[in-house]
Amino acid sequence: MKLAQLELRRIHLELVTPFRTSFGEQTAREILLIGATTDDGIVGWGECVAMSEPLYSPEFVSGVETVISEFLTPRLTQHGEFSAADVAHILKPIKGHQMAKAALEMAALDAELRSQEINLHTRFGGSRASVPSGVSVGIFASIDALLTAVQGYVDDGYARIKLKVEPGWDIEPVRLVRDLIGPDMGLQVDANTAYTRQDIDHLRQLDEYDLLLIEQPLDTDDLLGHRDLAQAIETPVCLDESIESFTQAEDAIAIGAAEIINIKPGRVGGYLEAVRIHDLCAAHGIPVWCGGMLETGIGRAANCALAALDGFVLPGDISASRRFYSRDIVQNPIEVVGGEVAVPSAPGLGYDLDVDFLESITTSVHHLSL
Ligand code: OSB
Ligand code: MG
Repeated sequence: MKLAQLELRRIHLELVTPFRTSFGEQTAREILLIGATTDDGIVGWGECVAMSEPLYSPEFVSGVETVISEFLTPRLTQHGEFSAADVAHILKPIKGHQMAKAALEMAALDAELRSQEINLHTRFGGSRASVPSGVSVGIFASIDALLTAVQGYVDDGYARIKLKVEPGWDIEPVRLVRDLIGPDMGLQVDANTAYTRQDIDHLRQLDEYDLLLIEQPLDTDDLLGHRDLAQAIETPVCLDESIESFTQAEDAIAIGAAEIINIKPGRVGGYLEAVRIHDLCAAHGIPVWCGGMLETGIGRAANCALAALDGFVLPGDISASRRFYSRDIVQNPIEVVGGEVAVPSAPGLGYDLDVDFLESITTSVHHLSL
């Protein structure tokens, strides 16, 4: 494949309801999209999962735009012809910037698959035509507001509930949500690094509520802390922020710090690295699930193809488009039916852009020639 042009397009989407996590509250999502046009005129899109501020990980939207235009794109240009599978290798000399790299690889992958008239699900070889859908529920100002929101998601048919937690908003919300949804529905929590090694005894109280897992309780770089916690509590410890590559996944598994892994393609540098981590985890008997970053229909479509692989044994954060957005930038937004989301099957990542709406929410466009 030879790329002729890249388009860096920033969009602004309001959230239907504020989303509060231990690292902050969001009321809107600013997203960088990358359009890649081949010299045959085929266009593929990548969605960068970086957020506006470096609160979840070090990357952020304007930084990503800079690193792509100043450092990553010139490397692709120098290389000339390449396939999507070469992108990670070509960009490897640039340190870090996993989300920026992932978005470029994703755009190249979409363009390549569209030119081959193949869909991502087929390329990955997943056996399932639909995947179970979990929903991520933010921190609320009151327990009543939380329970009302959770009841709404139960009524929507979600296959499992994930509660965002932080010190002061953990044991009690979990107890009451468990009471509300009953003993059989999947329930898990995500702390986004809000606890420390001193909180092990506190977190052991969660063992009573039969959680599927506790996600990223400790700092991103605290692998030994996660290992100690995993040994001290029954609730399985799952890593999100800590896993940015195949090697980090290997290390975390080897020392017992990751009993489960949340795979986010953007966080690990791309969908192809995500598949490799999936294979690694499957070989070690480590369950995985597909995380989410409030993606639009572009990113969610690709996440479905990934989550269709056999090792994804837990429901992913692949909620319906309308969980976060009143209108999506695709014409085939993700919908939850009977707790499941259908894996798209059209060529490329499988979405169909809503060009008019996309234009209306675009805040800037920059073109780069290759
Ligand atoms: O930690 O999984 C997380 C959203 C933004 C940043 C980090 C996380 C999340 C979610 C959202 O939990 C899940 C979703 O996209 O549905
Ligand atoms: Mg998380």
